Amino acid sequence: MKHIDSAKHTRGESIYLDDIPLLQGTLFAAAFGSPLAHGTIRRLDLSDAEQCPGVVRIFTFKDVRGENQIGGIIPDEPLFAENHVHFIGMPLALVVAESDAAARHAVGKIKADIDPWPVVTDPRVAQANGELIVPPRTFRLGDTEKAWSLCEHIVEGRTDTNGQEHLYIETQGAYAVPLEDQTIRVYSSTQAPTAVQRAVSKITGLAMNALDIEVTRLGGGFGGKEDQANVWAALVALACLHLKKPVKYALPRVDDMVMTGKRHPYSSDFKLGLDKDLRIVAYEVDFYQNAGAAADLSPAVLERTLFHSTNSYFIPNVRATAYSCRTHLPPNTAFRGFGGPQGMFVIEAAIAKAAETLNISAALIQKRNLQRTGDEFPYGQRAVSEAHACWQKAEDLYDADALRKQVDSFNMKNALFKKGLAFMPVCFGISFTKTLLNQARAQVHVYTDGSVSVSTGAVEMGQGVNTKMLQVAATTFSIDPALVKIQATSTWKIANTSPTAASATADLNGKAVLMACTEIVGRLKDVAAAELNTPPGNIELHNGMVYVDGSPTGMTWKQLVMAAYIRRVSLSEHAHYATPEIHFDAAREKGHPFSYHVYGTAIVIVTLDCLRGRYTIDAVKVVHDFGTSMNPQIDRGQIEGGIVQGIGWMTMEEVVYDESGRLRSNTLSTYKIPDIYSVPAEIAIDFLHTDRDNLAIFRSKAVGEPPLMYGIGAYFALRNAIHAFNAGAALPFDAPMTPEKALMALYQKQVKHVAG
Ligand code: MTE
Ligand code: LUZ
Ligand code: MOS
Repeated sequence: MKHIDSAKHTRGESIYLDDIPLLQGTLFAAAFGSPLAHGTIRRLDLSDAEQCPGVVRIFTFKDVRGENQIGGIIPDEPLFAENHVHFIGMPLALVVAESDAAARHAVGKIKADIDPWPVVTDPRVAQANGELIVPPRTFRLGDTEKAWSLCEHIVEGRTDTNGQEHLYIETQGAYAVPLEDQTIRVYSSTQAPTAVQRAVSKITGLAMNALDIEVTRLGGGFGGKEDQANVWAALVALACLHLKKPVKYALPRVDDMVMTGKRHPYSSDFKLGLDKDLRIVAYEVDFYQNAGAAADLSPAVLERTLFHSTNSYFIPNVRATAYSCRTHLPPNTAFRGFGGPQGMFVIEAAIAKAAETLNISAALIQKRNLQRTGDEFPYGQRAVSEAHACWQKAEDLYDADALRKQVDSFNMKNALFKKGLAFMPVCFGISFTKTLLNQARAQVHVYTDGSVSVSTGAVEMGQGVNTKMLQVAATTFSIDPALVKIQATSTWKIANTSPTAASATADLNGKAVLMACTEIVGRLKDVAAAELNTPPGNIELHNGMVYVDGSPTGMTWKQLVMAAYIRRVSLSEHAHYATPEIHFDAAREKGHPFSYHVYGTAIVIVTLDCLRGRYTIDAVKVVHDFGTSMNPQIDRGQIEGGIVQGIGWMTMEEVVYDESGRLRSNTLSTYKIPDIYSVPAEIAIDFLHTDRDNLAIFRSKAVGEPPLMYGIGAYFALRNAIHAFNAGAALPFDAPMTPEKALMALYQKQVKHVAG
């Protein structure tokens, strides 16, 4: 089945926030953000701005009706700055005017007099100053101290991975509409309608039941709208409450880039020990996460870094410590992989360093240490591992030996172009690491014409979750998918939703849809049994028809539904699903936090132009563990998109803040993202088909985030290509590997040409 939005997208008919027809009297908002990254506000001068044509009113913290607080995990983030500012772009005031242009013009007339304080942008400096968002956390397995003496080879080093701009095509925004009796509907471009509802409730002082947060779809979220859609929704809702008029705010791209947080940059120190057989005996790592100025989701991201610190490997002795460091950047936030990629980069760097030191292929170390079923993760869970299956299949299917030979012979023959190859195994845990979030609800109505309406807490953001929900309903009822409509997500229809995140949306909401539909099917079978004078056990619904003992009866789905209605049998159901078996004890840092893990292996091949430092990614060849894919076409799209986004993070996307905390890469001319020309010439995706009872919907496996981490292989393949040209290059583990960095590395002083 195709993605149900694909035709609408292609024709430009899909409705995004900015496509909602405006109500008469709609006003437009624009925020004035702090011009300084750290300081005390002396004076905020709104007088010129208030005189600007079209300005209706300017709001500040004084206008907050409830509490001036939007922090989700920790209440450390005011919506409007009161006395202090902590990052450039932190909202100080909101102008509401008769047009978008008038609001933006007036913002330019606001003057803020701010006493500057020292600005910290480096997480290591923040940690040294004791500026931590939460106390550090440590995961332990075995005893690393004792283990070092068992090691034949020990390597140590430092890594740095930069941030990443989400660059969803649809920028952040919200549109608040006043309804009667002090209730408000907010159309929000959010992954988390309930989080928006809570934030709006806090700021406006209205109860949650007065707030309908509605989402039809997003033009991408990628984690950037898991927590950070709250600000814009709270701003317009507050203005709407005061003015009793509809208020809209859709951010211009530059404002979105400046005012919102990104993927967390990390700086890390590692120490890795191997025995003489290249078995990893011990691993120690310290992660310094650049959280930005407020907690946002950083503590949860930090946790996932620890959970994925050993990637696909079994390491018997591990000590992993993580610090969430407060700096004066916009609060960094969720981004596809949610701290996992940052953790995995470090273990891959440690293995690469060991391989470079021993002058062997990293793949030898990687393969020897892949985790097996029954192996223990540092957090206590035992693996049901497909790590070997994926790796072995990738080696066989893509003929890894031949690929290596091709790379070597190319490098022998060419002096000014070099190829590099790297393997990238991935193991990603599925479930929100916060156990309580692993719940979902669905509401299913069957109408008397046989059509079906499904509502869940899932938000469609391009990943195809609505198509999968539709498949679940159509399959369970065994009816034509054209009869099923997935409704816009709304907090008045489905309450207390978890964010559409953690790749688990189809699993959680799909299970709830399955439960609701199964319940209705049970009732319908009873009705059919009564109508047809046979025990319910003999009834089957198949392809829109009623069967008895395997034979068609002539009774259609629509007739059955009508019969149920006439017999006054409920044709609606609201179901609740909570993932079983998962638990985690944060005091011991042990438990079973994940419902299951997703595995895969990628082989990445690059060609580096050694005169210019430019490169192309020739091929990414993947064996990916899909379970039993519910929708191979959508899942393939998720893998391709994830790979390209991961390659972007690792090779070209460079978020640059200067020492004053100002974003220098604030437009698409200064922030380079992958485009169609940077997509690998070949992306091969093989479906490792597993059929275990894995708690996911219809024995599929979650697919949204894991493929991003295949992109890490591009970094290490480029490293290998550089070393093929300049074997002595001392390369820091410092991503992204931009063409500039590659060029500098190619011509480092101690150049030792490998003759072509
Ligand atoms: N795919 C598209 N097209 N757009 C997106 O915003 N977000 C990713 C991934 N794939 C995203 C996407 C992220 S960060 C997550 S967590 C998952 O989709 C969320 O959806 P799922 O839980 O349904 O996989
Ligand atoms: N969001 C979250 C996530 O709140 N918890 C998670 O564990 C998570 N994992 C991945 C992406 N978003
Ligand atoms: Mo995805 S980072 O869980 O939104």
